[in-house]
Amino acid sequence: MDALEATPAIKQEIFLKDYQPPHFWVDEISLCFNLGEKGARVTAETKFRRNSKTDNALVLDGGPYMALESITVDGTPLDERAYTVSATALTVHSVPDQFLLKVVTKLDPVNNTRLEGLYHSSGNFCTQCEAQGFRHITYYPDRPDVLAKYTVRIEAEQSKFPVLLSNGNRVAEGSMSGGYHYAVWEDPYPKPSYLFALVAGDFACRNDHFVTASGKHVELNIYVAPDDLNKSDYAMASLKRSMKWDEEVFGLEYDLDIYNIVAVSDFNMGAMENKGLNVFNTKYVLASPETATDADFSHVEGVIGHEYFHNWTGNRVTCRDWFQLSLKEGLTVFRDQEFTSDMASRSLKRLDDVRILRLLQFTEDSGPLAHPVRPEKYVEINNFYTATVYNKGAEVIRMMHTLMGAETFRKGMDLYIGRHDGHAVTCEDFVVAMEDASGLDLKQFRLWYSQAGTPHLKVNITCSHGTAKLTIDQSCKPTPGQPDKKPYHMPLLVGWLDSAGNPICPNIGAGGKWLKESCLLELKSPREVFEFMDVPEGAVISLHRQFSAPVKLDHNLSDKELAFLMAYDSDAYARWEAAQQLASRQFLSEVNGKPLIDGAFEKAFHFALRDEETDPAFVAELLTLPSEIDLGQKMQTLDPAGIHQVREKLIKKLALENKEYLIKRYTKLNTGVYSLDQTSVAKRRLKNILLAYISVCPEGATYVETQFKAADNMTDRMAALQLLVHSDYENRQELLNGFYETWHSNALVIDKWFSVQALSKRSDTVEMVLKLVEHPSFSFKNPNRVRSLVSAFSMLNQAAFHISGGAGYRFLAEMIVKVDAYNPQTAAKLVAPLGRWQRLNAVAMRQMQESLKWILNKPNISDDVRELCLKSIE
Ligand code: 0A1
Ligand code: ZN
Repeated sequence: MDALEATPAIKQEIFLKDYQPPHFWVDEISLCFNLGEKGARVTAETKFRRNSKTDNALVLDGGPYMALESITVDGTPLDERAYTVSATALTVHSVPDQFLLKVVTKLDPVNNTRLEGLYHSSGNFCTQCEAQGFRHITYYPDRPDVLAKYTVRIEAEQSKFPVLLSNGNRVAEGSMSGGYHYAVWEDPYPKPSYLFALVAGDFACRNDHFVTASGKHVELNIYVAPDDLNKSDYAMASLKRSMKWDEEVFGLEYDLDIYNIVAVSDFNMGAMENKGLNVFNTKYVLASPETATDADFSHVEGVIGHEYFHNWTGNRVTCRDWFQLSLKEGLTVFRDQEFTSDMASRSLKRLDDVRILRLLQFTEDSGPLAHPVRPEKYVEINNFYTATVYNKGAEVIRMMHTLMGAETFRKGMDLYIGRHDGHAVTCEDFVVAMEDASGLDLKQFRLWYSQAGTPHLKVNITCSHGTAKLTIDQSCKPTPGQPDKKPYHMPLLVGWLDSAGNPICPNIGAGGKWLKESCLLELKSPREVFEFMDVPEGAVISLHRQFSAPVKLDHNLSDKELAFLMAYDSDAYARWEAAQQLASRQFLSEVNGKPLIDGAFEKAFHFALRDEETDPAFVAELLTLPSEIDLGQKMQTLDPAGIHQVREKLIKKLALENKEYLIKRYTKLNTGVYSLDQTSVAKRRLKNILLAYISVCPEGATYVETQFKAADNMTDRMAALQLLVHSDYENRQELLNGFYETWHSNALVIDKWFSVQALSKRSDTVEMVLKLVEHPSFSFKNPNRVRSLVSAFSMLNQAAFHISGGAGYRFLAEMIVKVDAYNPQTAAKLVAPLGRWQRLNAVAMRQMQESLKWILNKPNISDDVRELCLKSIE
């Protein structure tokens, strides 16, 4: 590979081991925002108190996009020699032990396309301060361990910005001269700067209330664009369910008199948990049956819950530093997963979570961007809002929950919150609370926080004279900077089925504990051996129940045993995984040129399709083949085209073999009026899987088109549209255009229109995607739009992204550079697929590396993108 042309020096790495407490505390800050046509003027009055007896200068974080207008200490303007301003800091050379600093800064929110700090979205002002956005508003110790009380005054033109919001409670409001008005907000809870928020704009408001368990009345408001008010009921209902759930399950009540949510259409992430004023991406607030799919509804509920649960796990107890990000994120994802499980189906939710973990986190953990749940160093903290910190972090919490049981876990949570309320703490503090509450020794368990990589379990089962012996070997491949791994402490849940498929609990000697139908085995050593006694003839073991640890697991079960588990296992994850493994075996042997003769998966598919006892949503899961990405993860050398071909061939074979029954069951399910209850959602899920199989049969076009045209809800319409887009049906383009015409004014629906095309299985997808970038509705500035096209294509459409010739890679590289010019955070989130070249053929490998190099050689690339490209190219 050629050397890189002069790479500019990258931003300094920051290390966990270098953590130092701040030199100054802040007791109070009072902010005044004057928001006008020509920009915003921010007056910050901050009360500082020295944290030690040293004479350190006051060094405050700042950003390059704001102008310092004036600065005083205790009312005295500072002489120019008394302070220094750089692109990233303000240093006041000498200050007393306690003082009031007054700083006036001028900002340009209208031209802030980075969407951090104070910015404009659809003409409204809003803020995003996590992780380090507050420093773009004023000079401040912008770190999570500095907790202060905030008072915020907002002044803006009344007619354009009738709604003025900040954290806490509104304590004053009124009119000003020149058509301006103001509002003053006070937040009684000390908080870090990343939880600060402000919104000023023209919104419609859905208002409701909640009475807490202790009888406190809380006003609830969801602010949306006036035309979207009719799409906010589900979010409101979800919020109320979240509040009730947290009281019932964790005994945690809301602590302010008001809870505000604002939906904005330009947002870098899903949503933000600012104290008392959540700012949301519209995608996770707005939902109506006409515009949102069943999956969208479920995501709205999950994200509303997630942000609400942060009020305790994140806000009341916050992080000491950003290395501890998983302290709040892993725990809060765990809590939102539990909430969704309790609101809908626990077993289906687990499958969704496992799928996401494998798709995003396992991929991350096996590539150049692998990092521990608690990273040890970073260049750009925004690059660490990852599937590892969030989703693997949640799995780590879940393992503690499994090891100690729900009741003890709750005691640990009570202890954690009781000890640390109002403080900024570490992952270690959480683990200590769990240890203290449970009496468990979690010393070895802590490795989950410090070691990267996905552990691999190899399970060998032998049976003789009624004794089953399980030999379990664990290993973990090296990851960047961590060549050798120590063995992990993890829970492995297993179960047994007798030859009729009924659950049985054979005797386990020392080292295992039966919990209802599953036995908890604790693994600690590189090799563990367990024995089950009095195992009846023909019994089959069910492994890794509930996906009890975030590991890859191989075993020596036969196809016949897998088919048996797929038919009878009472553990939903293990049953589904048996189906996935059976299908994968068939694929992989075909991709490798050895057709499977006994067709074990086909028989099992036939059986599952005709199963009318099981929940239709779960049947849908059993009938869904492993994705091309799942299959790719199982290959030594990745062959995207081969996988695609064989998968399509198998789909066609299964469809043709079962055509009559598929049509019969589809027709039966395709009746009834639309409803969002669980039974209807489950039926739609199955119906649309069946339609996917029918679509590849000769009469498929008629069924797909009929559903597309007759659909009275977005779930059915999108399912049909996706199939149309995959197809070469005659009027494909006409229907796709028609969809655009109908929905062009609804941004979230048009995002879907871009995505379905990016996900197309057709061989001309890259050309189509290239054309879509030119479409008048495409925008490099809107993160949702960028993700709907570019991320969908590069992260989820394996065959198209890796098309031979490298056009997919060049497209992605170009997109990264274009988006980076406006929004480095969103651009950096696009980089990962270009770093996954390790298992590709030599030509593709070179093309991907060339694309990374091409990006790195562009002038003015952001630190965010550079950090990830450099790691990816190594
Ligand atoms: N804390 C939020 C996610 C979030 C993180 C960073 C953001 O901007 C860089 C925005 C939101 C959550 O977990 O929901
Ligand atoms: Zn979160």
